[in-house]
Amino acid sequence: MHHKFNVVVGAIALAAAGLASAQEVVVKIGHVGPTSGSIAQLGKDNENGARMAIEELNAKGVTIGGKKAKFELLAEDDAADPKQGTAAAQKLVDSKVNGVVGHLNSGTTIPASKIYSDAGIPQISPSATNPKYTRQGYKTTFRVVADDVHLGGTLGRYAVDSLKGKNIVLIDDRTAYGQGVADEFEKGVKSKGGKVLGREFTNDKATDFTAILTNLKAKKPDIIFFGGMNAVAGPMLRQMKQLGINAKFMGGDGICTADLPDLSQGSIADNQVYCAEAGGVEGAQKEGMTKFYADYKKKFGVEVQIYAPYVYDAVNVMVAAMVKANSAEPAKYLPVLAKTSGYKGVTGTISFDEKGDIKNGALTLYTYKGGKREQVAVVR
Ligand code: ABU
Repeated sequence: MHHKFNVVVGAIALAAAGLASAQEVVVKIGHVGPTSGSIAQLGKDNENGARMAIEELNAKGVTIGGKKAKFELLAEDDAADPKQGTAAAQKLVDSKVNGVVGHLNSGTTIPASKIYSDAGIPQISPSATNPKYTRQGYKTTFRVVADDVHLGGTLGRYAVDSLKGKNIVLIDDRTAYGQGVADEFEKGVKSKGGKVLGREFTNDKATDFTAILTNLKAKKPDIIFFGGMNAVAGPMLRQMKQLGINAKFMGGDGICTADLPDLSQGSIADNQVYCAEAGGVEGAQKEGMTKFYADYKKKFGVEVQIYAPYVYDAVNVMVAAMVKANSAEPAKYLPVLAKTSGYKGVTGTISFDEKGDIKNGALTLYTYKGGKREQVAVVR
């Protein structure tokens, strides 16, 4: 009786201190995204994806190395700022996280990846698409979406082949993502014999594009490609309308969100905007994604913006590797994670190549009609 009492008191004390009992292992998953600033809606969308995965894992019950796992989410805000990104990464390393899902932006993910690599902590980005992220020679970097070589290149070829663009111009926001995806788009255009007649620059906090749009209007563009995020693209589309520029507007995954029509204050004409999500599902796999969207809406009361399902899958892929390795210790499960092959997630099948990139990643092309995002095609 006395012994039992001590066990119960001990378990309560451990739980209160946030420590694991001998039968339990606490697994800390870090998540970083911009939950403040102009793209906070996207950061919160990503963080919600991580929260959903972790709550489900805890509810379902997962055993790692014979012990019941208790997953904890350590969520950090990097405000899409590279310096805050590295500070958040160091904080997570100091907290001894077992793995990190994030960051959202290429501009934060790339500098943070050195910190995780130095600490030997696996990192899976669910949304940073700049190719450099997985090409630095680090063993700890993984990505569950296609990169900008695929994304920008496909959109560039689509602009010439399908949209028949003749007078194509570019704008980018000078971030690692915006500049990189615009460069890849330009290569795609040129590979199809198309020409880029002009390029202007802005930044990821700008709100007035009158000067650069007026310069580009003089080129009589039929397509404007914007390398940047939705929070900038929305006002840019509104100002295009005010200036009487009727060109099609293209962009990568950063603009391809459910709320772009709202951000443009209703300035988007039907079939004017074309963009691509750096992932996608077809056929029978659509069922899982559709269910995720519905479950997410039920849980959080808002629509998925774009990358929540990829974050959800990234957490689950990481945990699957821990289960298979019988350990949540980074050094033990990292080699198993690197060999991930044929994992069936809500975003499709995930296998990593030798760089940590998703093999055979898909893209989903979208347009907008009646203020709603509408799928055009899934391409590989
Ligand atoms: N891939 C678009 C948004 C995130 C980024 O790569 O910066």
